[in-house]
Amino acid sequence: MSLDYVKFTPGFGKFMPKEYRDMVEHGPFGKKTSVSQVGTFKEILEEHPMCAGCAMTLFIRLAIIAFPNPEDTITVGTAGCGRLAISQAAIPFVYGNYGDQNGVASGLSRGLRLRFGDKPKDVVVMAGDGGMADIGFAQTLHSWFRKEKFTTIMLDNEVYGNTGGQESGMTNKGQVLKMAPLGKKFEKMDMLGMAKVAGCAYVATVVPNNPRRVESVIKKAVLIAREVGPTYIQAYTSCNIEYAIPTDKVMEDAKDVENDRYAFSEYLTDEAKQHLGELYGYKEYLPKPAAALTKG
Ligand SMILES: Cc1ncc(C[n+]2csc(CCOP(=O)(O)OP(=O)(O)O)c2C)c(N)n1
Ligand code: SF4
Repeated sequence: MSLDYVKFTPGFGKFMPKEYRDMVEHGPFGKKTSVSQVGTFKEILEEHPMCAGCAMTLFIRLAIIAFPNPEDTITVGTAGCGRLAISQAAIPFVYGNYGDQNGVASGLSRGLRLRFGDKPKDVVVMAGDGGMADIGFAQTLHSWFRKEKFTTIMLDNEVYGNTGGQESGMTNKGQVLKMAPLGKKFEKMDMLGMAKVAGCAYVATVVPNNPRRVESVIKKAVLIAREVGPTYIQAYTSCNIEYAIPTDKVMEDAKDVENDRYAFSEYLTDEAKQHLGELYGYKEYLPKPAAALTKG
């Protein structure tokens, strides 16, 4: 998993499958690719077995395009719909038991730092709201309290999609689902608030119908996690099956939900801002030059 790995052993190129050659020759490894260039390079994630029109799949696709160093990134996931797509990507994917993902990522991220020292190896967790806020809740929070340096992305479809529609802690109060016929009795969990309290250096909410914004939050989250501390992105990734959203209305729903209760938000600690400004050239986070003195 590095640029040394994503190339052919001399003389073997012509024997490799076409897909593999295409990935080596036209993939994003070692280049700076962007969501605005989709269609001009071979994507790391091209095939998946998820439902047609699933917004989670679109989000995962955009997120993977946005990884700053895909050739040096490992994704970690768990049971749930998202892993069906993430595991098809041409970068390593580690699959933990249901809810274990932030524990697995902690060990992995520490191990990679010991093994590779200063060479960045980015670890990104992507898991559903059930796997993260319910079953994996303790491991998620403790990884943040321990200040583990990796990115956690919640694929928040506000339901257990993969198992047919149970409520999760992230389902909204009153929501009726196939396996919550009386409606949910308590509020959606405030994972954003908990992420801040637990010490995440970057916390953002995003919906997938704005690809550039998705790209921007993923890049910042990964770069901050590299050296500063844990980062958390909560993405609204609707389940069109369990919420009966017609396929042609999936993006409209994302926009409505964004306007209603999933507005874009971004929180950075001062250390994270300084880090992005000084190390990665984000001018907006550099201290503003003192205003020129004007003569009275
Ligand atoms: C220990 C364990 N318990 C239960 C399951 C069954 N299971 C698989 S996916 C899933 C729900 C996934 O819901 P969520 O994490 O919200 O992800 P989504 O499928 O909605 O993306 C459950 C309960 C399991 N695989 N392992
Ligand atoms: S069940 Fe829902 S979240 Fe899962 S793949 Fe289908 S639409 Fe997507």
